[in-house]
Amino acid sequence: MTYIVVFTGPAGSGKTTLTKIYGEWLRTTMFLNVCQVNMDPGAEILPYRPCLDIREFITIKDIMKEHGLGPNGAFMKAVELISKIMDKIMRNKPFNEPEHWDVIIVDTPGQLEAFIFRPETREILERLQEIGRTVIAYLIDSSMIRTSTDAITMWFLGILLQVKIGIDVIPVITKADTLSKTRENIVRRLITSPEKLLEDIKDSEGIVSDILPELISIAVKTRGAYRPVLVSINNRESIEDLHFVLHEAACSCGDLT
Ligand SMILES: Nc1nc2c(ncn2[C@@H]2O[C@H](COP(=O)(O)OP(=O)(O)OP(=O)(O)O)[C@@H](O)[C@H]2O)c(=O)[nH]1
Ligand SMILES: [Mg+2]
Repeated sequence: MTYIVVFTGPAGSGKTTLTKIYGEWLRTTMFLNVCQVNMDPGAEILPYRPCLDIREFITIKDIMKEHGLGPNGAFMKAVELISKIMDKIMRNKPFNEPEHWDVIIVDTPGQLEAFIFRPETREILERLQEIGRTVIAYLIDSSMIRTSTDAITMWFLGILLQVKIGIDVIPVITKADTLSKTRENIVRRLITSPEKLLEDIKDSEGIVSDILPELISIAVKTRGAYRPVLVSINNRESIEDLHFVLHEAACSCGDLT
C-alpha cells in the first residue's frame, strides 16, 4: 500500500530539504518508487523535481495580485482555493495512480497557522488518507530549542496538531548537526525520557512551574508508539532512523522494509 508522508513544521524547519533528501534516500537505498509533491504555493525554487506542483494550479503571487492580499492572507486564501479544487488535483499524478507509487512525500508551506492548522487542510489530508496510509512528520528546527521549556513547548505543538487533525504525528527534530552539546542533551532527554526534563524546570516559578509539568505529563501519556526522531541531512543513519519511525507509523504490514 502506498505510504504518504506529509512534512510540516514552522518556516525554515527543513521541510523542502528533507523532502529532497528523504526522497533520494528512498530511491537509492530502498529502490522504491517515490513521488515528491510540492503543496507550497509560495515556494520559489525547489531542490527536487516534483511530480505534482501545486504552483501549476495556484501561486501566492497570483493570489496576492488578484485579491489584493498580503502574504499571510494569501496563504489562507490559497488553502481555501486548494480545498475547492481538490477533486481536480486528485485526478492528477500521483494521486490518480497511487498503486504506482510506494511513497508519496508531501512538502507543505511553513505558515502553520495559515496552512496546517486551517480546517480546510484537514479536508485536504482526508483526501490523501483515502489513497494511502498517511503520517505527518512535524519538523522542529533544532535552533528553536535552547532550553527544556523550548523543547517541551515545541513538542507540544505537534501533539496539538495530532489532536486537531486526527492523523499520527511524528515529531522530527531537524538540523541535528547544528546542536551544541548542551542543547543536544536537552533534545536527547526529550527523545528518550521526557519526564527527566522535569528536573530542569524544578526551580522555575510562576506559570512555568504550574503548566510545564502538566504539559510533560500529557506529552508522555500521548506519545503512543512513536518516539521523536533527530535528523540531519548530513547524516545518512539519521535518515534511515527517520524512515524506520515513519514507516512503523505508516504501515504495520511490513511491505517497505
Ligand atoms: N545544517 C543544516 N541545515 C539544514 C538541514 N536541513 C535543512 N537545512 C537548511 O535550513 C534552511 C531551510 O530549509 P528549507 O528546506 O528551505 O526549510 P522549509 O521548512 O522548507 O522552509 P519554508 O518552506 O520556507 O517554511 C536551508 O538553508 C537548508 O539548507 C540540516 O539537516 N542541517
Ligand atoms: Mg519549503
